[in-house]
Amino acid sequence: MKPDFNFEISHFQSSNTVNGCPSKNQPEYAFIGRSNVGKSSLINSILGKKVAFTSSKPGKTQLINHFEVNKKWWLVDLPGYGYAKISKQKRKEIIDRADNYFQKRGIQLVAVFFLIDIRIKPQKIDLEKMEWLVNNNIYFIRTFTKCDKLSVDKIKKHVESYNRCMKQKNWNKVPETIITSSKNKIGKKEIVQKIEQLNNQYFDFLSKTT
Ligand SMILES: Nc1nc2c(ncn2[C@@H]2O[C@H](COP(=O)(O)OP(=O)(O)OP(=O)(O)O)[C@@H](O)[C@H]2O)c(=O)[nH]1
Ligand SMILES: [Mg+2]
Repeated sequence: MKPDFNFEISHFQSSNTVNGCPSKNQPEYAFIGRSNVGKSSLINSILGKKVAFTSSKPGKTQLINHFEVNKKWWLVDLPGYGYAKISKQKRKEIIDRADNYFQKRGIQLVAVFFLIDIRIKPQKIDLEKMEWLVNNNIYFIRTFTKCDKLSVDKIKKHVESYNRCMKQKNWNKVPETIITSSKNKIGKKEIVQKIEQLNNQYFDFLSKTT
């Protein structure tokens, strides 16, 4: 079925802590990855509106930002990790904020889009974070970004070599993957379809348990 791209932002909320996040029990989808990987840009590309702040300088997003879509579900823009040009204490505060969000948010956090810049070879910090998500039972989709920067052939080769690296590191199954570019809207349809499918499962589950 063709996805519906008609999105209205019905509410926006910026939170300092996980306890301050919206409490409507609606499904949400978080975007994480290293600073500057393109989280905020991908959210804007999916929604077809400039709602999340983007910057060519890493470290732009520092809080937990919730965008309510069509009064029904949410996209969550989080601070990136691996950003070096802030004090150690500030960096720890930001990382703790995001980690706390993942560990305490509960079932309404339906899925995570884990962003990786397609041009960069596998980084220890990314591999460790993906492992951390698995160990915390958080479902994620590996999402390569900035794919407009490479040819189709190079994208294919990069993904294959990333997969080989993960297998060498004892991943017995490579994660579900989406190739994206915010610049030319590659992958937008796949992401929206995935969200629609997961929304249906979430509301189906809720209707059976409440
Ligand atoms: N060519 C290209 N550039 C992109 C794409 N997505 C993001 N960018 C650029 O990458 C830079 C960072 O984008 P952001 O969306 O702010 O990145 P972020 O992950 O939200 O960064 P932080 O909030 O600092 O963690 C900006 O200069 C964007 O224009 C893309 O798909 N293609
Ligand atoms: Mg951002």
